[in-house]
Order: sequence, then C-alpha cells, then structure tokens
Amino acid sequence: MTSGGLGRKPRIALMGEFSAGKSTLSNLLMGVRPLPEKVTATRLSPVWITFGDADPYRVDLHGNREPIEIAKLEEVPVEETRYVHLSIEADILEVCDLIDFPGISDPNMSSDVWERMLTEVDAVIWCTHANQAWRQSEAAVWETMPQAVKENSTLLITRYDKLTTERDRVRVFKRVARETRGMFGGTFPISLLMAIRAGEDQDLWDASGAGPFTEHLIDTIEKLTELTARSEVPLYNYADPADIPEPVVTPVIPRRVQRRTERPTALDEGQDHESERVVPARPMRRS
Ligand SMILES: Nc1nc2c(ncn2[C@@H]2O[C@H](COP(=O)(O)OP(=O)(O)O)[C@@H](O)[C@H]2O)c(=O)[nH]1
Ligand SMILES: [Mg+2]
Repeated sequence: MTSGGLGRKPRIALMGEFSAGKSTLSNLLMGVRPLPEKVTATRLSPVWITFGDADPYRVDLHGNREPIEIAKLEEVPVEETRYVHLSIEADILEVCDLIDFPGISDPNMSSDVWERMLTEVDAVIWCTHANQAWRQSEAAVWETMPQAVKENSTLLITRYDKLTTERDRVRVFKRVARETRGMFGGTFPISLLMAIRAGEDQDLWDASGAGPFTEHLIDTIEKLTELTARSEVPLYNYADPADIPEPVVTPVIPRRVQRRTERPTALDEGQDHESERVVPARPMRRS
C-alpha cells in the first residue's frame, strides 16, 4: 500500500478547508506554481508531489497508473482516483514529498477522497483561514489524527493580511493557540500571498511571517528525516518509539528556505505570547 522503499523521504500533507491557501503554500514552497490557486471549491484529488521530471499520472483505487495532463487536473475523476502524482525539480522536494489535499468539508465530495490518503502521511501543515480560524469542522478532523502526526505537524493561520487591526491579529492568534494547545508542534500566522509575491524582497518576506514558519519547517523535516530514513511504513505504525532507527541521512537544505544565522522564536503553543511577537513585522502592523 505504501509506495517508496527504504530511506524514503518524509511526506508532508497540506490540509485544511477549501481556499485556506493549501495550493498557494505548495507553490510557495516549491518556487513554481503548477497547482491552481482558487477562491472557489474545486473537486481535485490529493496531489502527491515528488522530486523529478516524470510525466504526471493518476493512480486509481486499484493502484493502476494512467497518464494525465496537468492542464486538465480538474477533469481527473476524484471518486475513482487515489491520488495524482506530479514530479517537479524543486529544491524542497529533495528533502520531502508534499501532498496537496482537497478541502476537508466540500459538500460535493466524499471525505473518502482524502481520508484514504491519510495513512501515507507523516506530518501535516494545516492551513486555517484567519477570518474564520479553527472551525468546528477542522477541530473534528484533527481530533482523529494520530498523536505522532499531531506532534510533527504545524498550524498556519493563513490570510493574516486580511486581519486589519493589531487587536484582531492578537485576538485571533491567542484564541487559536488556546483552542489547539498540545495539538501541533508549532503555530504561525502568515500571509501566503505576501510571501509568494516577495521574490527577492526581504522586507516583504519578513513582513509575510514566512521566515519563522520556514525555519520551523526545516527543523521538522530534519526531525522527520531521522524517522523515515530507514522506514518503509508510515511513522505512526511504529509500535515503540524506541524502535525508531538511528538517522542515516542528512537533508540538503533547500535554497529558498535556508536557515538564517539568527534564529527567530517560534510561536509554539503553550507559551505566553507578547502581542508584538504575535504580529509579523512592519507593513502588517499598521494598515
Ligand atoms: N489575501 C490573501 N489571500 C490568500 C492567502 N493565501 C491564499 N490566498 C488566496 O486564496 C485563494 C485560495 O487559495 P488556494 O491556495 O487555492 O486555497 P486551497 O483551496 O486551500 O488550496 C487564492 O486566490 C489565493 O491567492 C493569504 O495569505 N492572503
Ligand atoms: Mg487547492
């Protein structure tokens, strides 16, 4: 059932409600934009993205492969497709696979479409929409996840630029941190739109909140790599954490998400946050 053999890379899923920014985040991390970024719900299969230059294909429920065209992603029959496989030569994919999930509560699509992929996932970056952050539907799905996955996962409060007052930004962050205490390895506010537009503009990149998040992501990937380096199975199949093998692989750090010399403080849950640490730098502070 699991693909990939010994020494496989960690698999990180992008999950959340539709329009929370999952595809924008995948595109940001890869530095190219093959996935459609849309405000409306779309019936898309999970998209498993690995390093390489192979042609895209879909894998049906019986494991059969069929070539597809990336321009016709939306024509892939979701109910009969386990996942779509994309190969891209992006730095981040040298150290992990990304799996872009469909929105969790699309009334037009059975949750089987993504639930059957959960067993492949080592960690999640959960995107929650700042204006309606951490809805009941999100909490309900997250509750069912194995604790090992929760601990390796990250919560991103996306569309943070849509919160226009500092008071709102602090209020949303504190509420979400409180309601998700102990459920994620780290929580970060971010404007994905700003980050994706930043390019080489360091000020815009810093203002987007992307810096602390990518630092945390690199740490997470390093940790996961130690766990998956000699593993064929999903992490939460380990019977005993003591059985987890010693690390054998040192990941290459992607250029786009390099660690900077000064380490910023992660907005981990459980800390008592000062308001100025909650809010990303300059342009977002006064709008
Ligand atoms: N203003 C703003 N828009 C965003 C942000 N993140 C995503 N978007 C926009 O929200 C829409 C949905 O994003 P998408 O990545 O397709 O969401 P998905 O359904 O979760 O994959 C797109 O138009 C994005 O440009 C953000 O942080 N700020
Ligand atoms: Mg999407």
